[in-house]
Amino acid sequence: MSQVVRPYGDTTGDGMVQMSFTLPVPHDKRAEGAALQLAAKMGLAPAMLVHAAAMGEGHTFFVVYGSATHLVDMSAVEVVERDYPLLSPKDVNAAVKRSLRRPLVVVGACIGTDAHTVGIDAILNIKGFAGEKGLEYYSEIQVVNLGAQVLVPDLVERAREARADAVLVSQVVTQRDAHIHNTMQMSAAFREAYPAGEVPLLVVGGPRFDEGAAAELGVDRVFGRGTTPSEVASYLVHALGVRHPREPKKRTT
Ligand code: B12
Repeated sequence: MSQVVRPYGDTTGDGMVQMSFTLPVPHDKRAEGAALQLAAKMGLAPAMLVHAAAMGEGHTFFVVYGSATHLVDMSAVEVVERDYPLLSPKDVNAAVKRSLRRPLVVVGACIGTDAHTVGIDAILNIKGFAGEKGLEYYSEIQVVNLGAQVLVPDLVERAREARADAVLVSQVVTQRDAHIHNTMQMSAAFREAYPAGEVPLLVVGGPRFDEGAAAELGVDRVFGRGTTPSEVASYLVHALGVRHPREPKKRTT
């Protein structure tokens, strides 16, 4: 396989891509010219304007289709690969029994003002996601789902009460980087509230996170778009096993 690739539209390597954006100008001929100028500066040449529509007062939405002049070097692509085995629910249950000798406690929530619970429910609720059952289905996982708009101090409190092994936080709204700020606030609060070395495993997820940003966010793992419950369950078992290879996790009061 070639190490250098270009997008595919009508013919191999023609570079065709489609892009949409909004400019803060009223819809007229000059606005359309401005959209094409932006497309050219972004490396689309030639570019065609295929759609333009007024978006309220003084704004125009555009769709542009054109040939990207940029190349992708596959050898320079960096991603976070899954570095743990994908286990069945049966294997996860057996691993929890073996390593913890009690149910693994998971506390989940959407924090801040975020009310998008479908993502965290897809991971936690028994009905699950993409044909897989959620963590509630696992006999050795005890799930406490706190729902939407949970304040960070309340999350810390509930995690302590439940003696959580892992805290799963969802952030879907990314306006003004709310997902980043909320996650950093959450991880800082847990580090402050727990003695060093006893902080529960902190896991954050949502469609627009950079999966490589765990260290920067102060969490143990970041999960992105399309995550399935078994990936999360397998990760929890792997991570808690790594942290506590022989003995059950020490609990805080
Ligand atoms: C449904 C929906 C709503 C519903 C939410 C209902 C509910 N109970 O969740 C309602 C109507 C309430 C809503 C409201 C709003 N919404 Co809305 N909503 C959506 C929509 C259409 C779908 C989201 C969804 O359910 N996806 C399906 C789930 C399964 O996917 P997911 O969340 O990505 O979750 C997966 C992964 O990300 C991951 N994951 C997610 N969380 C976690 C957590 C952990 C721990 C792990 C491991 C994994 C994980 O696993 C999941 C399964 O794979 C999106 C657009 C879209 N198509 O995405 C907009 C969208 C998210 N909403 C948006 C907006 C702006 C709003 C509002 C502000 C609108 C308004 N002006 O009022 C309000 C905000 C309300 C609030 N306070 O949060 C924007 C966000 C833009 C941004 N950049 O932040 C979007 C992107 C729409 C858009 N294009 O503008 N919304």
